[in-house]
Amino acid sequence: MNDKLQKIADMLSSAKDIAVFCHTNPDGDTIACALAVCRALNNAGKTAIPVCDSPVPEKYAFMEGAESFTLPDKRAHELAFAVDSSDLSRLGGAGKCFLSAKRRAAVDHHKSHENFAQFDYVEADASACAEIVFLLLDGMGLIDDRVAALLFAGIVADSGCFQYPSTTARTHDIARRLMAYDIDAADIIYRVHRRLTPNVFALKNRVLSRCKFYDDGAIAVLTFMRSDFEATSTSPADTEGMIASAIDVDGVEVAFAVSEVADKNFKVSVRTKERADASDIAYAFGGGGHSRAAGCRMNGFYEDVIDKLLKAARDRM
Ligand SMILES: [Mn+2]
Repeated sequence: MNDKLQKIADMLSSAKDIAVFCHTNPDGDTIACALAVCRALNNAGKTAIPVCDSPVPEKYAFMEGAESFTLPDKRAHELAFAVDSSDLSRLGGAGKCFLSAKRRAAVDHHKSHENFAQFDYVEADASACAEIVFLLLDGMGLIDDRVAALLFAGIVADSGCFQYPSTTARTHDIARRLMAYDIDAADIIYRVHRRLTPNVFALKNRVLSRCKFYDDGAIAVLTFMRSDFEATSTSPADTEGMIASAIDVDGVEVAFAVSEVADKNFKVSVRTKERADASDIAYAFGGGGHSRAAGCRMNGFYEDVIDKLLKAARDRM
């Protein structure tokens, strides 16, 4: 553990009442990090609670302790610790609670991290925040089988199961060390990346069959209208991962997944191969992300949104 991370370890060691904060609309990485830290600190005899302003998606309910998440309260905690959150707004409604704590720390792996805690530790080249939390808890000697299973889930979630370019030799090395504990790695991978409910399967089937290709197949557009969610009893949160089926097609350089979340309001996911930068496209519409995966929100008529996205993609290829 380096000196900066040791400082975080010291802050955790000297506190007895700790609240661990996830970002709003939590993903597998932030949930796993918060639960791993809480379990490790509980094992060390401390009070540590995971806090999130939104519910844990059903797909992550398998993670040990997922039922223990609490909404932000009015109590000023001794130490507030944010995981996987690039700025205060990412904590959503939990931001106030975070700021009210006597001491505040954060660990994160977003390039865009704004130092919003008193002490921030960022490794932008970590594939998952769970990699950093592993170094922290391993250095503190607090990893047990259950903590290991959580951290493995976090890494598997954010690295796309070791497929994204963010995956490094260290990612694999940490995964190897976690697999030395008594964890069911194959089951964790299945639950994070493959498992589907029949409803989500129906949504995927419906939407993939309508995928539109433009520019000789260089651009693919998946569209999820509210009628699709209604017909399959699903929601925009269930579209996660489906865009991979479009960007993986030979010849496709840019893929969009456009989800109607409200009247004239769309959530857009962008994936690219080598010829275009996804964050560059998303940034043009006020969004952001990484070079191969990014997202933004857009308002307007569906046809206009598609026209703007196609133009943005063409301009950058
Ligand atoms: Mn993350």
